[in-house]
Amino acid sequence: MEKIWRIIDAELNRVTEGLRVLEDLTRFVWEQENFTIALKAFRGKLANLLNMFRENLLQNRDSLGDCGVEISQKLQLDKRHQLGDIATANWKRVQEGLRSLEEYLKLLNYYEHGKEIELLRFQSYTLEKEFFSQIMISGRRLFPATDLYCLTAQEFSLGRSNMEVVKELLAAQVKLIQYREKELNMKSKYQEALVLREMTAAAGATLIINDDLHLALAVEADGLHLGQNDLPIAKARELLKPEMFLGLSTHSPQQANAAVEAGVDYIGVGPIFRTFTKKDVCEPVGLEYLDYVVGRHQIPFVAIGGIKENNLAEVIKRGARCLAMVTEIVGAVDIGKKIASIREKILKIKECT
Ligand code: 3NM
Repeated sequence: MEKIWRIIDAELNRVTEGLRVLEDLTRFVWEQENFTIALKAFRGKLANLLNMFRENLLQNRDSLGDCGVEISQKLQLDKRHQLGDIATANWKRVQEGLRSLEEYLKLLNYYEHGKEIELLRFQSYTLEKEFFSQIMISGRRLFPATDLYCLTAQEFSLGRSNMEVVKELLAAQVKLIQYREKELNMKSKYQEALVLREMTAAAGATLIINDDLHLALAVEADGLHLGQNDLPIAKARELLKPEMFLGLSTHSPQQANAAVEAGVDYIGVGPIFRTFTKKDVCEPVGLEYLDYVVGRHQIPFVAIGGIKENNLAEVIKRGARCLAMVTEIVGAVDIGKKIASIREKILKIKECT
């Protein structure tokens, strides 16, 4: 029976550590006080319940003799790209650990303790559900606060591939990139997006996929950007992973209001100026619509459409913090130089306003 106490010891540690990882996420990253308190209380309940066994557990601990350590060190299943993956994995860890505790405590004739653990496991399912839906609703997944949102478009990239362009964007410290490719079939897009996922993840940049929810999920992108005639926001939200960003192109005050109401993470505001890059886009909405969004909404937004180095001043002066550009950047002979020059202009304008 000593061996069984080893299980209890290991599983108690597993559950407690999983709870701690979740607590750190809610406390330091998502800053959700209510969940931080709830997770701490949950840990406390578990510790109280098993406190009487503490001595017994320590006596039977044999971490060095645990064959699982070597197996775990060799596996790479614990490689994770996103915070949400960490959350999902640790909720699983907590629940699996609780199940194991429950079974073995019952076997050890601590039936009542086993039943209490069972109760905790059921509570953890509810807490997990609330955890993800709260974090979704409260929009605490911080949409990157950055100056440039660069979109790919092979057609305008002077013969360079999307991968080559993104390599230059990342070298120039662009942290927010949308994969937008209208000319390729699904298989080619998947292959490209997969490479871009690796590249952006390694550079700590956010990757958003345009239009295609399946593609966004398939390559584990950070988010999806939709247009007004794409999948409805509620449906997209339901199908995306909870931690994924959802953005929507808007072209009028009504669309901006509806997007905020629907709970997207950010909106595109445009086209500010005339653009020939997007085929089915409406007439320019001008700076007035930008003024409306700046004055009315707190939601993160990116100004888009016909924005160039030589006309960005007005857009920045009116309060845009993030500029989305396609041709001005992917069509530049020297992308790094172009970005440096744009950034210099943005900084100068900000200093003067
Ligand atoms: N969306 P460029 S305008 C992809 O208004 C896109 O929603 C727009 O390309 C919108 O920077 C646009 O080359 C194209 O003008 C922007």
